[in-house]
Amino acid sequence: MKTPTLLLAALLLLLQISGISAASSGQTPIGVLVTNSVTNAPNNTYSTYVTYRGILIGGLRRLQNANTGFKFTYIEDPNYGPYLQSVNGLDGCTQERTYWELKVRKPNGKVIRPNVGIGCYIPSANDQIILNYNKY
Ligand code: B12
Repeated sequence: MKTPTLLLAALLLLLQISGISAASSGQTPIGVLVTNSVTNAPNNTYSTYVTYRGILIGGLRRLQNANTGFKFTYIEDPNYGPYLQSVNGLDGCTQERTYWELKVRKPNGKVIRPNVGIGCYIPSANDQIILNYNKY
C-alpha cells in the first residue's frame, strides 16, 4: 500500500473505533423542555442523557438525581407502564382534564408526539423531549 492509502486506512480505522466507543460508552445526549400550554408559565430547559438504546424514564431519573431542580412522579399503569403524573410539582388532574403530554423535537426540527409513554420511548441523540402541561 502507498503512504496516502495507508494514512487513509488508519484514519478510517480510527473513526470506526471512536464510533464504536461512542455507542458503547452509552451516552445519548437529550434535552428536556418543560412547557405549560394551560397557564403559560415560563419554560424550563435541562440536559441529560440516556444510556445506549435506553428508555426516556432512565434519562428523567438521571436528571432528577442530578439535583438540577427537575422532578417528576409517575403512576404505574397495568397495561402501558409508567404514566407521567407530575413535573416540577405540578400534577395532571382528571377532574380538570389536564395531563403531561409527551412530545419530541427531533434534531431536524420536526416535532412528533410519540404513541408510547416515558417507559417505552427510546430517545435518539439530541432529541429535545418536550413535557407539556396540557388539556384534553
Ligand atoms: C383517553 C386516553 C388518554 C387520556 C387519559 C386521561 C383520562 N383520564 O381519560 C390522556 C389524554 C391523558 C392520554 C394521554 C396519553 N396517552 Co393516551 N389514550 C387514551 C385512550 C384514547 C383511551 C384510554 C381509556 O380511557 N381506556 C378505557 C379505561 C376504562 O381504561 P383504563 O385502563 O382505566 O385507561 C387508562 C389508561 O389508558 C391511562 N392512559 C391513557 N393513555 C396512557 C398512556 C400511557 C403511556 C400510560 C402509561 C397510561 C395511559 O389513562 C386511562 C384513564 O386513567 C387510549 C387508546 C384506547 N382506545 O384505548 C390512549 C392510549 C392508551 N394513550 C396512549 C399514549 C401514547 C398517550 C400519551 C403518551 C400521548 C403523548 N404523547 O402525550 C399520553 C400519556 C403521557 C403521560 N402523561 O404519561 C397510547 C399508549 C400506547 C402505549 N403502548 O404506550 C394509547 C393506546 C393510544 C395510542 N396512541 O395508541 N391518553
